[in-house]
Amino acid sequence: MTTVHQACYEILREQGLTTFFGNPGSNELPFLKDFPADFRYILGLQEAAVVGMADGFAQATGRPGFVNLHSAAGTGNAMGALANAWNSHTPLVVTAGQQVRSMVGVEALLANVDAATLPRPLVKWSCEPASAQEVPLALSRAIHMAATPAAGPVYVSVPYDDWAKEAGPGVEHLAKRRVETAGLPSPQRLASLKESLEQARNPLLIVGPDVDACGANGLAVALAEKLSMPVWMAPSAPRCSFPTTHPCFRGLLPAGIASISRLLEGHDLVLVVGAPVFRYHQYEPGDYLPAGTHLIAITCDVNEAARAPMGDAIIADIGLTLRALSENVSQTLRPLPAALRRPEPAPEQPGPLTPERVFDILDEMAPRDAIYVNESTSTTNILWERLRMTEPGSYYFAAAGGLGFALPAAVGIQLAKPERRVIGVIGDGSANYSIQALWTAAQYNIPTIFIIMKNGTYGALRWFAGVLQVENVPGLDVPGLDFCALARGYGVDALHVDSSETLAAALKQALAGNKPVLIEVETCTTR
Ligand code: TZD
Ligand code: CA
Repeated sequence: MTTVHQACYEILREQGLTTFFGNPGSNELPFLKDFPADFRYILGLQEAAVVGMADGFAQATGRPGFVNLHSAAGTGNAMGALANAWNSHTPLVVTAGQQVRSMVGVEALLANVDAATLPRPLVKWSCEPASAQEVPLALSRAIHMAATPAAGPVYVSVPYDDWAKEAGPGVEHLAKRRVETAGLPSPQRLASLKESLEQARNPLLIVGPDVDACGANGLAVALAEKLSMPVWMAPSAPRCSFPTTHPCFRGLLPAGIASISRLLEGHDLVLVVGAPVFRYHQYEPGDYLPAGTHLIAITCDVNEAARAPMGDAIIADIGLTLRALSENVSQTLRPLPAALRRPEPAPEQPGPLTPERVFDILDEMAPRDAIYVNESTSTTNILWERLRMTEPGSYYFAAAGGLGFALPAAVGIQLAKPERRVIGVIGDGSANYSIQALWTAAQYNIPTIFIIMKNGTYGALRWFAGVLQVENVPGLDVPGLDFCALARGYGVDALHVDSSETLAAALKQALAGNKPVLIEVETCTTR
């Protein structure tokens, strides 16, 4: 007889989900029993860290990640991380153990009451199968739901007495199924898009995270060069989809309605690819678009397309559409935009390091293909100005703005990309939300470098308090934290630095080694 357990492991194996990120409980033990040798289990000590690591891993591999959580409590701890995964279109198959079927109704300890509702609305699909026989189908469906565009997290709750039951007839069809999408706009629509782009007097390109997610950065470059378009990164960028050293690159768009509109002035056509229109943040009322500007968005996400407050949208495969456009659009006679001037090297100052100085040193010393995972909120603009990022997959940031992403994601991304060095740049506030991922980095020898920007405060909130003109707000400082002690407590080597020389020396040492290192840097607040 084939058990539900055997059938599900066969599905996971054939579909390539052999790395589990989890934190187990009694409900999950029957699922994890006789763990096969061709699978690996990455233990995280708290569910925010578990999902953060899986999110980074799945984004960096471009394949569905697999998560196993403990019932309602484990799922609850993971919800903030699910908000980020939902917004970044991360394909994640999240499973949770349920009490035995016959004890859910009496609400025995660790029953997940109304399990399928719990993770909504932060999942694409959620279910607790109606019978043990339906568990393999639910898992198979979850994998394909998570992976197809727009990708996203899904959730399956499984009562723990299901695993030993006999799988239903026909279960053998599931493991090898392939589900594909084919999403090029029609030839007519492509032709009209090509014509609009060619006839525009001053077109502009805005690229978003899904360009990087499908590795189409080079196609965006080709299209920008054909039309000599200035290129902006969509606001609140969770990834870097265009080489920041390219002459067409203009930088990271601000996240206010009026500021964006001002920057788009004079452009008759704005093409947005792979981003919501737009992920605004601070409220800055104004017109969404300047007069005379037409906007067309190409997105893989029907929600993004439908909810945009302006412009037209085409729901299509980003990579295929960019390829078709970049190959078919004719070369313009307009010259390429002049490259932005690189900022002047930040001057040396007494006292704590300026963030500018930290990024200059990082940019000089890190390998050119380093991967940056940023959660140093008040220094994000400085990072974008000073770090040269040229390779696809070089930058990650929490897509919903939920803190606790970067530290574990940096561990998951490093696990996915052993050939590149991952550097987390993390604020002394942000580092606390899922710091337990340090333990995973140490135990599995995942050589992420964690740079903690220690300015003693929630810098971004101080800036925001200024924007909102609110004074005397409590709870904005975080003194008295010792990240070197925390890191060592979790088994990670740590170095404290307070000058350019000590930072450079620490980075040199960390980069030369092949193990995780945390560098705590004394920094001053920006502006
Ligand atoms: N909690 C969670 C889960 N997500 C959030 N975004 C916040 C709280 C609010 N928040 C921000 O949006 S930025 C920020 C907080 C607390 C300050 C982060 O401080 P930091 O970085 O030390 O990491 P800076 O550079 O000092 O701002
Ligand atoms: Ca801080």
